Amino acid sequence: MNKLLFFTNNENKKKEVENLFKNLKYKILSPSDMSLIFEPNEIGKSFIDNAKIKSSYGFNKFNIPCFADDSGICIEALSWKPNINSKNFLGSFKNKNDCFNYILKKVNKTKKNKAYFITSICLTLNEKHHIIFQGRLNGTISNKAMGQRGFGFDPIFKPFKFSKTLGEMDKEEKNKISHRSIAINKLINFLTN
Ligand code: ITT
Repeated sequence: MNKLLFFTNNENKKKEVENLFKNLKYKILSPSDMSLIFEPNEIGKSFIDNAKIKSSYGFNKFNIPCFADDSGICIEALSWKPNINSKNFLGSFKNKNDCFNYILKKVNKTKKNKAYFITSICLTLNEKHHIIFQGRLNGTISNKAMGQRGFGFDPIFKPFKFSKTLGEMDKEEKNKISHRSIAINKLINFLTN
C-alpha cells in the first residue's frame, strides 16, 4: 500500500480526509503517527503559500510524499475576513460562542450574510515538485449557531441550496459538498490517474 503523509494536527480534518480515501490503496499517515508535535509557522500570504509551507516541511522531515491543507472562511460582513487568519480569529475570543455571536451581530448590522470556505491542498512529491488543488464552498451565515458536528465555523455556515448548517451534517454529508472534499477529490483524481 502506498504511504502518504497528511501533514495536519487537526484531528477533524484528518477524519474527513480519511473518509474520502477509505476505498483507496493509500495509507494516510499524520505527524502524530510519527510522534511529531512540532508544526511550522504559517507565515504565508495565501492559503496556497501556507499549504506549501506545511507540505514541504512534512516532506523534508520524513522523505515521503506529503500533502497539507490550509483552509478558512471568508465572511462578507467582515469585509471577507478572517480568510487565512481563521484559526487565530476564532482563538482570539474567550470561546466559540463569543466568536459566533460577534459574527452574527455583524451580519445583522450590515445585512450582508454571504460567506465561503476555501481549501488549498499542496502535494509535495519532492523538493522541487509541488502540486496545488483547490476547493470552494459558497453559502451564507445562518441566523444562529446550529449543530454540534464538524468543527471550526461549521455551526454558523449554511451552504447554498441547503436548509441546514455544516454543523448539522454528519461527515458523509459534509464530504459530499465541502470545500475540502472538492480539493481532496482533485488530489485523489491526480493520484489515481
Ligand atoms: P493544520 O494542522 O492542518 O494546519 P489548522 O486547524 O491549523 O490545522 P488551518 O490553518 O487550515 O488548520 O485552519 C484554519 C481554521 O479555519 C481552522 O482551525 C478552523 O477554525 C477553520 N476551518 C478550516 N476548515 C474548516 C471547516 O471545514 N469547517 C469549519 N471551519 C474550518
